[in-house]
Parts: sequence; C-alpha cells; structure tokens
Amino acid sequence: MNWKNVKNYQDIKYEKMEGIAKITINRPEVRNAFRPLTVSEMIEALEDSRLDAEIGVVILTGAGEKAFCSGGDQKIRGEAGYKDEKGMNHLNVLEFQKKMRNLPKPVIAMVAGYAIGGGHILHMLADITVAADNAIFGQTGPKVGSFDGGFGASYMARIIGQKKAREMWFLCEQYNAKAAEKMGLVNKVVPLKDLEKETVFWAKKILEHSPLALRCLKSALNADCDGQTGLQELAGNATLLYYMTKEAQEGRDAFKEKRKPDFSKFPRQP
Ligand code: 1HA
Repeated sequence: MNWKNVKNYQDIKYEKMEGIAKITINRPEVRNAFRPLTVSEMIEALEDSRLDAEIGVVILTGAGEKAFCSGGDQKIRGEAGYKDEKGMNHLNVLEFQKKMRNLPKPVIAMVAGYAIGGGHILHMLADITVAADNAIFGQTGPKVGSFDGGFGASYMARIIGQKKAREMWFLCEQYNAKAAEKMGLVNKVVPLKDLEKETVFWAKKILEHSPLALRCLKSALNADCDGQTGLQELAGNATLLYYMTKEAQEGRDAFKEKRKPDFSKFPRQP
C-alpha cells in the first residue's frame, strides 16, 4: 500500500494515504507497550489528523504481528505512573483515550496479536475494531497492580455487558478473536494476511459517506454514555451546523453592521 510518512517519531509511525491516517505504535520489542513519550507522540499525531480536512478516518495499530499493544510499559512504571525521561510520572494515556473518543472522525483499531491491559482499552475505545485471527484480548490490571475504572470499566460494560466485564477484569483471562467477536468486542475477524487490506476496505467504505453525518453520529453515540461531556460534544455539532445557516449568520451580520437583527424571514419549522 502507498502509505506516505508524515513525520518521523521515536515510538510511533505516522502515515497517510487517500484520506486515511495511520498511527502505528512502534515498540515491537516490548509488544508495543506504551511509555509517556509514545502517548505524547500519539496525541500529536491524532491532533494532526483532526486538523487535516483531507483525513476522514484514523487507523490505530501496532507494529508487527505479535501485538497491537500490551498496555503501559511496566519496566518504566514509577511510584505514581509511568516515568518520562525526566523521571516525572504520567498517566497520559487517559488524555489520549479522551482524544480518540472526541475525534470527530471514526477511529478503527487494526489488531494483530495481543491487545492487553491499557492496550485492550485503546482498541475498545476505537469506533470499530478489525481483528486478525491471531488476536488475543484481555485485561491484566488486578494481576500487575493496576486498573482502569474510567472508560476501561464503564464503557467495557456497555459493550460486553456487566457480567462479562466483571469476568474480564476479575479473572484476567485471555480471549481469542472468535470469542471476542462473539462478545461484541470486535466488528470483524479476518485472516492475518488480509488484516490491513480489510481494514483499509472498511475505512474506504466510511470515506464514501457524509462527513457531517458521521461526525454527528459519533457524538450522538458518545453522548449516550458520556454524560455532560457527551452532551457538550453533541451540542457543539448542533452549534457548528447552526453557524452554517443564514439564520445564525443574520445575527452575526446584524451585530457587525450595528443594526437590529431581522429573523422574521426564517421559518419556524414544525
Ligand atoms: O492499567 C493501566 C492504566 C490504568 C489507568 C490509567 C493509566 C493506565 C496505563 C496503563 C495501564 C496498563 O496497561 S496496566 C497493564 C500493563 N500490561 C500488562 O500487564 C501486559 C504485560 N505483558 C504480557 O502480559 C505479555 O508480555 C503479553 C501477553 C502481552 C505477551 O506475551 P508473550 O508473547 O509471551 O511475550 P513476552 O515474552 O511476555 O514479552 C516479550 C517482551 O516484551 C518481554 O521482554 P523481555 O523481558 O524478554 O526483555 C516483555 O517483558 C516485554 N513486554 C511485554 N509487555 C510489556 C513488556 N514490557 C513492558 N511492559 C509491558 N506491558
């Protein structure tokens, strides 16, 4: 495929092709575990995707075939988070989670191998997950002294139900791709060799559709779970659409022209 490198990073690859951006966690030697630098690079790339009007879908993946992501890098875990080069502790993946969720464009997780711990949460937060037949899913928190009680708990329960979410967190078992598909954790399982082709096919299908409809649908689906933050996002789209109307522009123009606004020409819809 004809991916074009956007910028060189240390821990990720960031590429684009025909309206699709691809962020690849590039630490295969640790099963694509993330450290604070990995996450801050992903945040920067995601922000670039948001601002690029040519980009309609983002694919999040991991380098190699062994892992999508194995969560936080336990080797640099400090006393209050994950240590950066200066020794400061971070849980900045929580920031990235919010940014994935708020991105007004669909995110597809392309999963080969392990999606474990904080890596499992990342695939869960993607709008769509396409998994290879070698994918393995699971949480390890209670085993390694961690937990994600945010989206990691409540959103998981929305997806797979309370019983299965409790099972997944309390037992820390691993689930193969077929089992994950049965739980509704993944949208499609494909042979490993077809993973990228199939994921790009899904992305291209999405790209054929109305960007504003997709944007509003994502925020509407988020709003159902995200409380006032979700409503703010959904309502932000209502404001965006309203700003695009002649009616809203009349208010703006009247202010600038120092006259009384005339809204009489705008119909009150039934
Ligand atoms: O819960 C949170 C958070 C909650 C709230 C807010 C922020 C959070 C941020 C993060 C997290 C977490 O992610 S906690 C969960 C952390 N992750 C794990 O517990 C998974 C640990 N890894 C494994 O269970 C396994 O490595 C594996 C199932 C993913 C793969 O097994 P496999 O194929 O048998 O490979 P393995 O030999 O275990 O690993 C290959 C190399 O990768 C090893 O390197 P080596 O020691 O031989 O030099 C291994 O240590 C390394 N590696 C794998 N995963 C990690 C890792 N190194 C650091 N951190 C890892 N997560």
